[in-house]
Amino acid sequence: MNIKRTRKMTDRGLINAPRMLLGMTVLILALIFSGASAFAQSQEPPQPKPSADLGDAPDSTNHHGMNNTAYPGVPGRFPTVFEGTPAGEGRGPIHHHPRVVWLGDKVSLENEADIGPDEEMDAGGNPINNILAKGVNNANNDRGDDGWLNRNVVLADCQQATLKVRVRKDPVAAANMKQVFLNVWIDGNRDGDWADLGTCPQNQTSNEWIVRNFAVDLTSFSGDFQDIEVKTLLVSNAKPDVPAWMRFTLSDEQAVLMPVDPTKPGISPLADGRGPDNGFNIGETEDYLYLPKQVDQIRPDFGDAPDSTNHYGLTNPAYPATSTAGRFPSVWEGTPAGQPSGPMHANPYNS
Ligand SMILES: [Ca+2]
Ligand SMILES: [Ca+2]
Ligand SMILES: [Ca+2]
Ligand SMILES: [Ca+2]
Repeated sequence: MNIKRTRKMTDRGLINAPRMLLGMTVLILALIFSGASAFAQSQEPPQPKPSADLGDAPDSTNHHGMNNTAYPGVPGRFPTVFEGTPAGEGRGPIHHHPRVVWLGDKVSLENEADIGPDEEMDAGGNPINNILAKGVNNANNDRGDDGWLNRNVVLADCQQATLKVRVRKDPVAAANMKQVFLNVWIDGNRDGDWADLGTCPQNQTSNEWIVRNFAVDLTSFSGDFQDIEVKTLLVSNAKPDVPAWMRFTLSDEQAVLMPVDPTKPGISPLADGRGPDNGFNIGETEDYLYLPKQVDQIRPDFGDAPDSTNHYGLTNPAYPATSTAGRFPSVWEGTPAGQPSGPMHANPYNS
């Protein structure tokens, strides 16, 4: 899909001759009495400062009319751009006041995902939009995406997983807030959206919407932030050997559901990462291109200090200049009775 969103233009309409004459007279008088300030006032008003937050997953229904690639050969159709959404499509989530409650430590401000002012600048001082920066096919440009803490977690197809997420609040601005909601999605079938279900053995269903309206109790925080653990539903991850786009949305309202598909009766409505028509009040949306470590590439990790209780029966010198035999416990398996085993870390990449 490749839909260009229209920017709002002022339609000045037809101007008749008497109105034109009157207008010219007013302009001349204004020049006489106001001098150069009349020119200054006629210029475009300055753009508003960035104050909201949006996601940065690829969205091919954008203001540039460009395909925004999710994976090689697959256009992204994630709801990321907020304004001018075509009929039937979901609006991207915008968070109007993100610095009340947000994800991680940082949140960067912008007013739209693909155009307009953005807090983040390139080396030349120009705004870097979250997606399609400088009108080029790119995404994942938001540098405030830091709330997902265990990005090496294995998300196996048809399995549950535990996600670790940091939620932070401004103690003054959020003083009267009780709870917010966390929702998480993964594009398990790599088709460029978060709208699908998968099938698992024993007639079970796997999900792209893997965390659903998890309530975060802001009153339980011991400080300004809390690291929380959230268990997912059965994850859809049909192609675990290639990257997948994920979205984490923290918001004051629950997830926005897609319209019911009349061709699929009996399926309860799902959320696909879209936001409300008027946007969320607070919170943040963080999008990630999940790069899973392959389980078969994860090798146990051992210590390597000298250990003379080894499989070869050799003295393993601790210090070359002396004859002191090392007795550090490094060898894990087959250690003589009474001698300590070395440490073995079966899953060194798991935090
Ligand atoms: Ca953040
Ligand atoms: Ca941002
Ligand atoms: Ca991102
Ligand atoms: Ca999908």
